[in-house]
Parts: sequence; C-alpha cells; structure tokens
Amino acid sequence: MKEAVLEILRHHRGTFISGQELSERLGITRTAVWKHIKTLQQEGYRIEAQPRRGYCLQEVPDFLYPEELRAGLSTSCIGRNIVHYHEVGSTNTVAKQLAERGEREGTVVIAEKQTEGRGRLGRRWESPYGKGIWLSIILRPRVATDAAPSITLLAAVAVAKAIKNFCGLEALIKWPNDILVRGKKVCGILTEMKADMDVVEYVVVGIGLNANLEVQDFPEEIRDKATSLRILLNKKISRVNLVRKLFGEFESLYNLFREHGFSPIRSMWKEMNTTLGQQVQVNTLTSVYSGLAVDITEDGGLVVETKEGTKVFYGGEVSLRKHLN
Ligand code: BT5
Repeated sequence: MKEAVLEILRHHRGTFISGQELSERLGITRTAVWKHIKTLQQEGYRIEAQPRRGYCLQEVPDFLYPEELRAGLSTSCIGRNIVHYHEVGSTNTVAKQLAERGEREGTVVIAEKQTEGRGRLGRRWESPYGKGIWLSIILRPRVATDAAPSITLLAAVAVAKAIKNFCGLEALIKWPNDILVRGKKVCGILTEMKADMDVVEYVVVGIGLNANLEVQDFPEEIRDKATSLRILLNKKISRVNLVRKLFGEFESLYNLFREHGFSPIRSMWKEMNTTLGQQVQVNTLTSVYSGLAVDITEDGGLVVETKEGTKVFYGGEVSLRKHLN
C-alpha cells in the first residue's frame, strides 16, 4: 500500500493531491494515508503536507529502494523481488541464506553499505554507504556445475554493457571477475554456488560496482588501482537508473544463456575483454604460471600457452604483464 501511495504521488510529482482523493483511490482511511506518508518521509522522501491542499512529492531520496528500482523496470525476472538494507554484513551472505530457504530466481539483495563486503579468497570489498552498487542476484539455472563459472563471465558482460550504454565509457573485462575502465577496477564480481551432486541448486552472483565513490572513499592502498564512475565522468550518476539498466542487460544475457548456452555470450565477452592476446601470470592456490592468454573455452576457462604447454584455468589470480621474461 505504501508503494501504491508513492506511485500516485510520483504521478502527480510537484503538485498537490488531497488526502481525501488518495484515500478514495486506494480504498483506505485518511489516517492510513497519513501513516504511509510519515513512513515515506522517514525513509527520506521529501513530501510536503499542507492542510486542505494535501500532499506533494518534492524529492525522492538517493537510495536504492525497491520502490524506486521497480518503477519503470522492464525485466520480468531479475529484480522483480528486491530486499534492501541500509547496512548489512554481505549481500552475498544474505542472498545465500534466502536461496537456502527457497527464495525465487531473480531475487536481488541490495545494500547501501556492507560492513563485511567480500572479494574472492576472503579478501575485503570496500563498500561505503550510499555511494556504490552492492548487490547479489539469486539464480537457479538448470545446468551442471561445470557451467557455473561461465555465469561470472555473463555477469561481467552485463556490467560492461550497462556501463557502456549508461555512461558511454569503454569498460573492459579482465578474466575472470574484474571490470576495468582506463586500466582501473570499477567493478568486481563474486559468484558463489551450491550444487547437489553435479547439478546446480542455486548461484548467487555478487556485483560490487563503484558508482559514486570519490577518491577519498577508497583506502589509500587501492587508490592507484581502483576507480569509480563518478571519478571517471567527473559527475554523480543516478544509481537507480544504472541498476535498472544492469538488471535489463543481465536478464537479456541470462535468457540467451538459458536458450543457447554460453556460446553467444562467449563471443560478446571476447569483444569486451582485456586479457586475451596478453602475456599473463596466473596464480592458482598451488602454483604460478606465465604465458600468453589465447582464448576462453566453451565453459569459461582461460586458455594460456605456457612453457609447460597449453593450460586451462577456471580460477586464480591473473596479472597482465607488459613484458615477457
Ligand atoms: C572481487 O574480488 O573483485 C569481488 C568483489 C565482489 C563484491 C560484491 S559487493 C556485493 C556482493 N557482496 C559481497 O560481499 N561481495 C559481492 P577480488 O577479485 O578478490 O578483489 C578483491 C580486491 O579488490 C581487494 O583485495 C582490493 O585490492 C580490491 N578492492 C576492494 N574493494 C574495492 C573496491 N570497492 N573497488 C575496487 N577494488 C576494490
């Protein structure tokens, strides 16, 4: 009902609508209308209330509220159900808990701030309040576990396309989970999965996208390798609009993946990557390999020509090296 009140106010934005009209249109009492208005005001909506004239929506808050994201959202699955937090440990952790309890595919957990934002291998992901896009998407693809790594690549293509189409910036993908603009990391992806035997039960795709962070929001030790869209564009962007765009791109690619597998996404990935054709060093948990990155496989593995022969990697840390040694 709160969303319905907001919907009408949004429609009349900048003009007054009486409490009487709202209560008649929604079939609730004027006291109930007033309660919803109060809640919205507490959430940061600037709504002017005047005796006799009624209510006027003047400003919406710069938060990633489900009501804001859903207004004008074109998807049918991704982001139709959104759980929002002002502060949470990690959206991936919450999304996994929800997936365990059977939450449906496409559900998104989103936060203004993460106190325990995670990267791979237990690394920390900086997620300051109100400035980034920290979200996790629950998926239930009917695929075998070895198809799961390609979902990280799918997510990377979705983010890169959203950045390109929304901001006009050239975003490139560094295998497997980084999105770089002008050589600096603007987004990281953390995919986690639960499988039963060989079949995927659910996948949680965590996306950390530095939207409106300023230089001082990054700890000093990562300032030379991290950036944000705001720094790159020299202006604040609408996180709400970008998230909607991202959901749209993600859903199109995910539908393609379900119908035709990874192959069409692999072609797009190859056009947007900054890894192939480069001398790379791959650190796996047990060894370090150097060589030329030549391709990705049909299931998203990185093919590297090393001194010991051709190797395929499904995980690990890749550094791009300018010179062979
Ligand atoms: C990643 O790990 O790049 C995956 C990041 C995924 C974050 C999202 S946010 C929503 C969801 N919930 C979570 O808890 N996580 C996901 P990795 O490749 O391991 O990179 C981590 C490294 O990136 C760190 O060790 C830092 O060097 C650097 N880093 C940390 N915060 C950063 C930031 N905000 N922007 C750019 N680089 C960052």
